[in-house]
Amino acid sequence: MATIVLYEYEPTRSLKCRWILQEAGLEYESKGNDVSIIGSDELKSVQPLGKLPAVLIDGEPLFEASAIVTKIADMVPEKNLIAKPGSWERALHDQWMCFAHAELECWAWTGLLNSRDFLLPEEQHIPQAVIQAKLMFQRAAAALEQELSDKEYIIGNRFSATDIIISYCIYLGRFSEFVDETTPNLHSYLARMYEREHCTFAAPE
Ligand SMILES: N[C@@H](CCC(=O)N[C@@H](CS)C(=O)NCC(=O)O)C(=O)O
Repeated sequence: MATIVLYEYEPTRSLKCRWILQEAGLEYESKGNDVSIIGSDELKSVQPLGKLPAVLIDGEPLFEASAIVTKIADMVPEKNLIAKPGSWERALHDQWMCFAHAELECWAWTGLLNSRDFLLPEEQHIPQAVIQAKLMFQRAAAALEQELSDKEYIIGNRFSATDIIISYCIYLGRFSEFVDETTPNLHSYLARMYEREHCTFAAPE
């Protein structure tokens, strides 16, 4: 069995990695789980920017949350958490993973960076960037809303690692206040994710 070390801190993208590890039923050692791990020399030896999350799998470093989610899902083929490499469904995983990062997550993050003091000091905020990021996020969210109009999961009518990656964007978009009442399918999709035993996202009260 592989040894897995997860560098994490709860309110970060490491939530995606903890979730897939729990779905996979794999044991892992949690490192950090404190804000001080960010930017530390130890973390920089695994993640070049000193950002979270990162993992060591049998001592080999791997970073980028969605790459970690994909790798962990591949480690347990019997759990059917991701399609086989080379299959058409796997191409769809790659498609939605890229869409999540390029069309959704970056805009939700830009919104937060330019409006929340805990990420960047107020004097570095660019308020206009929030308006633009919201427009871009909502354009992609509308496409996802349409995609989810007749299905419960993003690929193959079953839960997969891709749902962790996609639903995280909606989760983050809620914190940026970019997800509104115009996307009811996104709300019900996220609610379905909250119901999963291993979901790490904090459901709204
Ligand atoms: N693209 C990276 C982004 C990682 C990232 O920005 N992590 C944040 C926490 S969610 C962080 O550690 N930020 C610290 C910093 O910007 O120095 C991923 O998806 O893993």
